Amino acid sequence: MGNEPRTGASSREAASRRIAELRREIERHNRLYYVEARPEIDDRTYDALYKELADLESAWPDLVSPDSPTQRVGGAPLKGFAPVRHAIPMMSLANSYNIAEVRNFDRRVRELAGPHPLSYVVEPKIDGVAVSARYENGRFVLGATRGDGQTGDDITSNLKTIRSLPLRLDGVAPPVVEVRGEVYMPKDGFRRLNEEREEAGEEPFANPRNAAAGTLKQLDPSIVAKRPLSIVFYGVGEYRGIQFATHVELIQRMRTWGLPTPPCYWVCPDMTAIERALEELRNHRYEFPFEMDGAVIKVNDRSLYDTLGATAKSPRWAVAFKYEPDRAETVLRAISIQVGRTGVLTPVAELEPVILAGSTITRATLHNEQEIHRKDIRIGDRVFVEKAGDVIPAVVSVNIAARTGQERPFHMPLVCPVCGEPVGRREGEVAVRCENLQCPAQLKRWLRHYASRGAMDIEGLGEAVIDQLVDRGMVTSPADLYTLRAVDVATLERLGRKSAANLEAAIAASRDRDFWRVIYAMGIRHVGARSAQMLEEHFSRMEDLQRATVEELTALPEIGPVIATSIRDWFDKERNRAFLKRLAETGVTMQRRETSFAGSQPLKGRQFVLTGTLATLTREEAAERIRALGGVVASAVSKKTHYVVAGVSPGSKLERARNLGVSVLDENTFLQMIGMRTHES
Ligand code: 3BD
Repeated sequence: MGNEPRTGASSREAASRRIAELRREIERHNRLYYVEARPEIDDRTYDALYKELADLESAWPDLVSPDSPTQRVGGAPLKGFAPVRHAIPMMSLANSYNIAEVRNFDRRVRELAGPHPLSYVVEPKIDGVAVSARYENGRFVLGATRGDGQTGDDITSNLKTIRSLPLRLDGVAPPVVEVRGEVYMPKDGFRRLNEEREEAGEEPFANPRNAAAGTLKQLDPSIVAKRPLSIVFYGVGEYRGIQFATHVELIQRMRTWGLPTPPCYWVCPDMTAIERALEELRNHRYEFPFEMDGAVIKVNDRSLYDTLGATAKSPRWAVAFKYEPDRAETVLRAISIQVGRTGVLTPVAELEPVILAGSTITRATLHNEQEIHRKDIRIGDRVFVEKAGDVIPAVVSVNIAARTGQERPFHMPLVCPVCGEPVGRREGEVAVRCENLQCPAQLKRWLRHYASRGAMDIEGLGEAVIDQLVDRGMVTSPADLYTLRAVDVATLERLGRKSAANLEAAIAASRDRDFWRVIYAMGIRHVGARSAQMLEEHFSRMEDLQRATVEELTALPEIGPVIATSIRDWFDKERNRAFLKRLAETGVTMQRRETSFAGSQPLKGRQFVLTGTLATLTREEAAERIRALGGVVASAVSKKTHYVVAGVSPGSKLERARNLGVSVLDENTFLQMIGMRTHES
């Protein structure tokens, strides 16, 4: 279709018809997949439809419209969000924490409503971020945060990336309708995102709500598009040309438009029914894909809303009911220290087993030392543990009355329990950290990151292998990987000769990875793949990056003071510089590839000196190979020499290389470097 002439009116019309059809079809499948969770087609078929649409739109650019599914991730990063004044303010919601408060709410409602018969709707309360979405003639035109309720931020581009948000309403749409709802991050997506962040050395989000809020604050919609956000609508702001008699009718109507609505609700004529609904909802509390922190009870009959009115902040026709977290009492047997993947020492409560929220728990978080002292938690205490939402159980308080006097206060260790190095505290942080990158706990994490697909992509270097390499002291930094030999690797458990050889080859192959991957793999806090690419663009060599000041770094697009300082701090550590020096010596890329041609010239700018006899190649063959790969062969060792290749019975050149600190390559390593290594060893 893309090959058709672009001038003929009829083909344009045909394209226009097909485009409209494809958009409807794609949005229908989006809805089936993201809203109703019952897809009708597989991913490939979906991709084919999408591609057909994208091709047609690029052939007919004037037919592109902002509500096309291809435009979900459109537009450049913003400088800031424009303010949006809500036509109808977004109100707050009064909270209640026990059933007596709900009874008071019911009594007040009935007093104000008079003899009018009443029903309520009970729906789950989603722990997300309140937003408003405006549709005009069925098209999504404006998205806004709640802000202070009067004025929010224009987050249209960010909301468009959310696949469960329809860009066009189905069926008969009114001229204007503004729907209100909650953007949330599903629990499984949240877990995945945090794992990725930790791998990238970024701070994980504390909970799904913070993750959703943090994501919506992103100025670059392409970042938002990569985050697993979803949305549910439960209310309206401005609307024209339509009426809803009840809240249920509103929800049903939103559903027919293809908008995602609460997964369940109960219509309740009285308090008894409300109590039953609250109980039932509580029983299913952990089964929702989102974090649910309670229920919202709303008067169903919308004609009463005016009569009931509002207080200064919230309507009198609705109330939130917050579930208290599940709680249990048990004995704190001990406090152990966990060294996290970022080096943070976390005290962990070792508990006498107890059932909490349906499962037996033996451990709970104590957050940090300050919290332990603030709550006066002592080892041996009877403590209360709580589990709120989907989070890890936490020790919240002590049963002081049960104290015997035998309880012992807790003190944070002064050294890391894993590596024994003194621990420290960063400015402005409560967390105690082990800063030793060679600490086994952190080293394992670093190696996993180093080998990960997004970084150096070393196949076969998985968690089990890394654990053994570190525990046996075979690897103390990623630089050690390059001197590992298959014979040694083959001694690891569950690793045969063949996989050991494959691993050695995979490690050797990682020497030629792009420069940005090396930067990313270095594991500098806050430096993700994207920042690494930015850094490669501006610094062609590691030496240049190493010398960059915070000011120079901050001047780069997308590098803020946090990333810049983190980079500077990393290079300022002697340990890191020593690591880099070793990494360079093993032949790992330390500069940008200058041209695409340079891809076949990995030794460009490297001076070699050959000494001794090689088993595989004559000296001439070796020299030829070096030159073919862009390297230079010199006859004498000088300060300009990068590598001395030492064969059998090397001469005085080897000694001179050692004196000058020039890297010496054995035959194996050299053969790997020139891509000729065989795996017989
Ligand atoms: C939910 C107001 C009313 C339309 C006002 C009755 C306060 C956050 O699942 N209904 C829900 C949920 C939130 C709601 C209303 N129904 N307001 C509702 C809500 N099912 N979370 N909220 N909000 C939304 C808020 N947000 C930030 C700061 C202050 N208040």
